[in-house]
Amino acid sequence: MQTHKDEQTNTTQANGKQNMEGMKMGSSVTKPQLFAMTLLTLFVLVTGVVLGGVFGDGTFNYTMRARDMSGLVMPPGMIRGVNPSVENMKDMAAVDSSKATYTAPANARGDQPLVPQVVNGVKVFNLEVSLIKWNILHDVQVTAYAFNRQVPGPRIRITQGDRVRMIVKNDLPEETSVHWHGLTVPNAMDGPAGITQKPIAPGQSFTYEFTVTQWGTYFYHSHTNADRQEALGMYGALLIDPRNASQAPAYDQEALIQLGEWTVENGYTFPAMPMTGLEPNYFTINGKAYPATETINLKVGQRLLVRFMGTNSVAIHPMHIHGGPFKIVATDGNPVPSAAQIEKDTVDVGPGERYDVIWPARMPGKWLLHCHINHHTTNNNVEENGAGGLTVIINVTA
Ligand SMILES: [Cu+2]
Repeated sequence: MQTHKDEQTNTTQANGKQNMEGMKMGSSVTKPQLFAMTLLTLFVLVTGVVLGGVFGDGTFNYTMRARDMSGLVMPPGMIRGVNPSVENMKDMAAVDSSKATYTAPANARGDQPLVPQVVNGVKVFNLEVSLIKWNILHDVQVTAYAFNRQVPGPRIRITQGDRVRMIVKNDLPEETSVHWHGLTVPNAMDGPAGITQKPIAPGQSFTYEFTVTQWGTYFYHSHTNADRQEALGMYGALLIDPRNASQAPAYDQEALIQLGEWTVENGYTFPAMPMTGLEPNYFTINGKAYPATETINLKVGQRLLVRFMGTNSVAIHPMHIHGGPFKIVATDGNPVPSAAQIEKDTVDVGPGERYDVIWPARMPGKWLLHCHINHHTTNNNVEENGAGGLTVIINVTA
């Protein structure tokens, strides 16, 4: 002990001497002491994190694997370092498929025309939102939030100047509301829950009514927890023809390309989000991933009007068509003057955006329409029949 004490004293003295000689150092800690303190600090930190993860309440849970959190199933690999609230977790949790009230046939198609009833000159559309099981591929089923039991929701086609009434019935196990994306409507008809209206409670209905002044490619979607509800399929096309038909671009056939992203893990459907654990692994056009997407059939010389629609919520998709360029004739529903109609073969379609393009069928063959983020043309990283996800074949015959 004496020796040890002497050593300490000596060291301290030596240290003091050093400090006297070099005041700029400003420290009386020896390297061995610093090393010991660093080791101790690291030990305490690592022990805290490990014990917290094993015995804690999730505060330090870095290994969450689709496990129950207050009855919610959370995405695998998700890192939440801060005490998450149940509200925070709910938004990201897997859809409870036991609450689905309908299973669509595996080959069912979304975007089916919705025929209105005309009441005193008003076009009345009935939309019903519910939880359904929906096949995005023959062997991949998701649990979706769907309008009228289809993904995307039914196609609403109206004419500029129409008075419309949209009756939305909520059969979801949670609140919702609907927004008419891009339309100029009275504020109270705009849809953001908690801002312009009370959310529509489960079992309740809300009626939206307005006169349509614009024309072009629009869509409708959820505006209550939209990051969850729209990502899970709550969107549909709203196509408005001009009052004066000659204003519309000339075309022989039209194709809607409504983009979707899905996160399917361990048999659970999670809302696709740009965050750890929720990045999508399946991608759909009109509710289906290639090879389940619908082939477009054309003859040489015909013009195809493609309406690209950013109904998705995660990525900007560079949409590309093989077999020559297309002309952009409208953006976000607004016609592009002919002098400004640039030709491109790839157009970035961001969430919320629409691009109407005219693609002429120049030569016979199978021409691809696909996203050029190549991962988006796979199904859970795998190609099937030469592609996957955001791919459609345009089959041109002589
Ligand atoms: Cu993409």
